[in-house]
Amino acid sequence: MKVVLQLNDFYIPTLEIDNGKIVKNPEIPSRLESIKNFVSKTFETIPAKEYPINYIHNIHPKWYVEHVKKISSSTNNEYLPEVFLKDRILDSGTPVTPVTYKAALNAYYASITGANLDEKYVYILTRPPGHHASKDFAGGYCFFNNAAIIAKYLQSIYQKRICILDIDFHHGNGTQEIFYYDPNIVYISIHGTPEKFFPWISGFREETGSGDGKGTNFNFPLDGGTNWREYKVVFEMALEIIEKVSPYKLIVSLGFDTHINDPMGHFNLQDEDYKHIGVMLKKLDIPIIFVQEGGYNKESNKEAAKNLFFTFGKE
Ligand code: OKP
Ligand code: ZN
Repeated sequence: MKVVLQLNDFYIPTLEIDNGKIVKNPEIPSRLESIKNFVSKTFETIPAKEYPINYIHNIHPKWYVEHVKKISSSTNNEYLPEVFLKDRILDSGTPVTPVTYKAALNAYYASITGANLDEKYVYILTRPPGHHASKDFAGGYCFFNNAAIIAKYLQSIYQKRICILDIDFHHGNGTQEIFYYDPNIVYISIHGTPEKFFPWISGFREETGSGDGKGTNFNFPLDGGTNWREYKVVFEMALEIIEKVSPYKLIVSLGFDTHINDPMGHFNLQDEDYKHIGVMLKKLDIPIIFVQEGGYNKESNKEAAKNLFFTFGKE
């Protein structure tokens, strides 16, 4: 496995409004530092390479990319959305700082760098995350949808089916929306039920895709407190779907906020459970690109990553 590393250490949002209260924004570089230390010791790491901007536009229209750039460059500290529909930001957890655009662009570079590696298993360790960003809306700390950009990039080059498995605690509403009508990019997500958890508006079981994409979107909402025994049943169902689709590549939207000690997620997965997740994914024998999404506890992030990637050590 090779690791593309781009943590954008200069990008440190500070604010979030949670239930009417200003709280600390947890999407900060230090959350992933322990993973960085671990992967640097264990795998070959590669810096992100710059690419032309055009592959972003397969997902996000030009005006939206320019819009993110413009909010970034016109704030001198931290901008909280005023009118969500006008600012094209879903929620108050997504402030924009003067370097938001630069960081999101670097995450895009990391994504294409990873997509271009000739390696069976690739891990893109980057931030800000992407799965809550839809084609023309930011949200949930996400501006550009890294996983979607990779999926579309590969699909347009190879003309083959791609699967995205989203195992962040939160439903990837952005990724789902982007590919809802697309039969060639299959989205599967296991997450905390939107009846109780962010992003509230999507991630329900009934959302199965539309038009040509009918039957290519799979949601597995689970209750808070889900442990490995319960999670495993659903994880196996997700793997069965992937086997049936038999994609050219699997993209894993990887959040470690499913860990019992994560402050944002509400599942009860433990360190060793991630070892099973890794082994089961490897057993698919399909090339995988892991791309980092959430995970907000340094200690559990490190343990989860160590366990999950244990089995990818020799390749
Ligand atoms: C991003 B990722 C709770 C505030 C929720 C947004 C959470 C975004 C999670 N009231 N803030 O999927 O880990
Ligand atoms: Zn999450």
